[in-house]
Amino acid sequence: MGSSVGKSLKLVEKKRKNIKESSQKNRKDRSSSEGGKKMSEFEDEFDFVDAYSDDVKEDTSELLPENSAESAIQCAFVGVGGGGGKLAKAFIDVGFSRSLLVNTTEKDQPEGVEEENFLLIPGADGVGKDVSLGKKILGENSTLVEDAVRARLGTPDWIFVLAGGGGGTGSACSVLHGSLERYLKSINASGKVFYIVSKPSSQELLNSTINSNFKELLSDISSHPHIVIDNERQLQLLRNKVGMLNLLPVANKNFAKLLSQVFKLAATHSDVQTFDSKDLEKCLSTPGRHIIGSTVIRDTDRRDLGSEVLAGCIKASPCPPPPSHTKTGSLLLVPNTEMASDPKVSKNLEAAFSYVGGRTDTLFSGVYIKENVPGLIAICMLSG
Ligand SMILES: Nc1nc2c(ncn2[C@@H]2O[C@H](COP(=O)(O)OP(=O)(O)OP(=O)(O)O)[C@@H](O)[C@H]2O)c(=O)[nH]1
Ligand SMILES: [Mg+2]
Repeated sequence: MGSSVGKSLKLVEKKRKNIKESSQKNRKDRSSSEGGKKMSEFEDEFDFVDAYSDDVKEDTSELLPENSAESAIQCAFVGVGGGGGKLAKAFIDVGFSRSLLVNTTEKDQPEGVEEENFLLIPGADGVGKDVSLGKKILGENSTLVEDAVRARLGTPDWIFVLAGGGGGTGSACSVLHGSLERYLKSINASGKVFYIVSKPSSQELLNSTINSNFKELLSDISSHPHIVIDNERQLQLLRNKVGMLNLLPVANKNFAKLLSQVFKLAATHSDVQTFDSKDLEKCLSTPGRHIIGSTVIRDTDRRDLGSEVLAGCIKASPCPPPPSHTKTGSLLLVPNTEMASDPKVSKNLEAAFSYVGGRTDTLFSGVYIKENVPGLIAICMLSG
């Protein structure tokens, strides 16, 4: 018994010693880590700072290469349906790599476009000109489109939706409007969703389904800014210049070059008069239909230069003619130094601005001097 009491006492003693040692150690640790504790308190108190830091880890694995085309606005293109895809390919070819081709079938996709630019909508193998089916399928998959736009197209200010009017898929493109607009809002974009749609040829319009699909598309997009490309006009303008097979590809390419030239000039400095990105955005924001056309005038001495600039742009435009008066207008003139320094020509150029200005509420204008031009180049955009 005595030995067991002794053992117990020894144990108690040992415990006491351990406690003492450990508390001494704790005190020592505490004093030596005073700075450390302060640090950890600091970390707790200010751990929010990293949460707001710039380097948010975003998944950019699917992001398409940046557009190589020079442009005053950050833009992306979404081609819907077969014709919309072909138009989108023309924009990829001029350097707008941030383009997505959306279709309900793989079959009418243009050749020479990377897989990463395609988005196949499941649920139908084409919609066979049935616009209600097109709207149903695109509508059911609008989140899929929105996700693809977010992952692949980055943060554009403007989204241009391209579609062949008359088809079942392309004519349904407006059902994506809510998703695309929501996406632009979510990234604080300064621009809008802008539609570029083709009007079927006269021959095609004889088909009542194509005709009513096109009318439905026009009414769906009428309040949004949009351009109508008249395929009949394009065919007539190009008929004697290119073979049947190349008509639409050449037309698509010309249109992509025309629009991208406006985006490029708006990014270019001019010593005479600059049409800047704000002017371009104001003009593009105008609700309703926009007409774009260009012309080259070789005889810059002609007295009726003003009216000739406008008439030439309208005549050679792929768009149906404009109304007699529009909300905004943009006139970009590209003369060479010789023309720009000739007082008589300069007076004619001013006359051109007042002539076009007289047909719009607000005129935006730019003069860009380039040496190797075949004559005075004019690009005109009439909006609203
Ligand atoms: N400007 C232009 N118009 C085109 C082109 N390809 C087709 N179109 C026009 O677009 C119309 C609709 O055709 P698609 O775009 O192939 O039809 P879709 O949108 O794929 O619809 P579905 O095939 O019915 O699902 C045609 O009738 C043509 O008038 C093109 O390359 N350029
Ligand atoms: Mg199709």
